[in-house]
Amino acid sequence: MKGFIVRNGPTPLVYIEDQQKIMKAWLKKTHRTSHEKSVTCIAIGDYVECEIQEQANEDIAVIHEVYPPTTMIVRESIRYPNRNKIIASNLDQVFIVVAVSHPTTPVGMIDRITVAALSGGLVPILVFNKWDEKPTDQAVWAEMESIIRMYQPVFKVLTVSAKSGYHTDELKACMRLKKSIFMGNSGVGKSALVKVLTGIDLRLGEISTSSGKGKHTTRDSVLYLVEDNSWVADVPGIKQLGFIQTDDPIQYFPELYKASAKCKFSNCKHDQEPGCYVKECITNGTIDARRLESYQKLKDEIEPEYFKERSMPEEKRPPRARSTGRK
Ligand SMILES: Nc1nc2c(ncn2[C@@H]2O[C@H](COP(=O)(O)OP(=O)(O)OP(=O)(O)O)[C@@H](O)[C@H]2O)c(=O)[nH]1
Ligand SMILES: [Mg+2]
Ligand SMILES: [Zn+2]
Repeated sequence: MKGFIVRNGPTPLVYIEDQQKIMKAWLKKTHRTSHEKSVTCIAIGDYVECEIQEQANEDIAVIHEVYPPTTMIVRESIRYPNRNKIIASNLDQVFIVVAVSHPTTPVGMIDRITVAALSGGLVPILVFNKWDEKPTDQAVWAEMESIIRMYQPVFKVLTVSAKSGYHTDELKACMRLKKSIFMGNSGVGKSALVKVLTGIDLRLGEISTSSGKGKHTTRDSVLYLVEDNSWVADVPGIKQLGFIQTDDPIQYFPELYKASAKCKFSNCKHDQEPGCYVKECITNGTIDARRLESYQKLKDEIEPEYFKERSMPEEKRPPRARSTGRK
């Protein structure tokens, strides 16, 4: 019987589609032939083939096959830096949650998640939460507004408040008939949004006042049913995605990619070259300089590592120095 994983952790749960029922799952044989560079056996969203085993008090789904995913959101494995960990499979879109008050999210981190989403086949959508708590300090608010304006022409952007319910209907409408995931810093309100959308009360973490950062409260990755055929995943807050493997990441910066086609030289690095259309767009204000900076940082990080790695057998690859994606 076919189903998909809705909870990952010590006791995985699987949603059996034919029966529209959630069951406890056992992993019988779960090698991922499709993704040998991953340390993940199973991730939320994975489609699996299972057999229902009748037990004394409840039925158990015994998984004997994991289907290759169509989309994937991955991060670097913390224990094995040359390998990936799949955060979720087969989802349609990533809601990148940012708090307009605190904790703050560096622009570089937002960009890294958009790149991870697009390179994995998912659509990134930005969600600015805690709209009820807009900063009163003018300079702080002006900075936040400029970040929101920078993304509006590039991605879909929503401004919401889990606390007051502001624009949460729009958020729900965006999820219709899709599988989505909330990603972002710890404490930005991912679980609070799940509560508003599903009515499921998860323990929400308080933000520790000393650091201004949220405590790591969500531990398991879970897909929740929002309404018929709409699911949303709540996962632990991410501190870093680690190294992102991709060819030239410019393809995942849609506005830079489009502009770069008009640069005078096809190998333009959008640095000092004459006739650089990307630079021209920055000068005339149609592209934000911070996005080019983000791209260049990511490219510098990827290129030497990625190509060095590819030319070496895996067992000889040295562990990589960790990068945080934060500056
Ligand atoms: N004022 C205000 N507070 C909010 C809002 N959304 C969430 N919070 C608060 O922010 C804190 C963190 O919320 P969580 O939902 O636990 O954050 P999270 O993103 O799930 O955090 P992790 O599970 O650690 O990744 C809680 O104290 C929430 O009550 C909002 O829209 N407005
Ligand atoms: Mg949470
Ligand atoms: Zn250029």
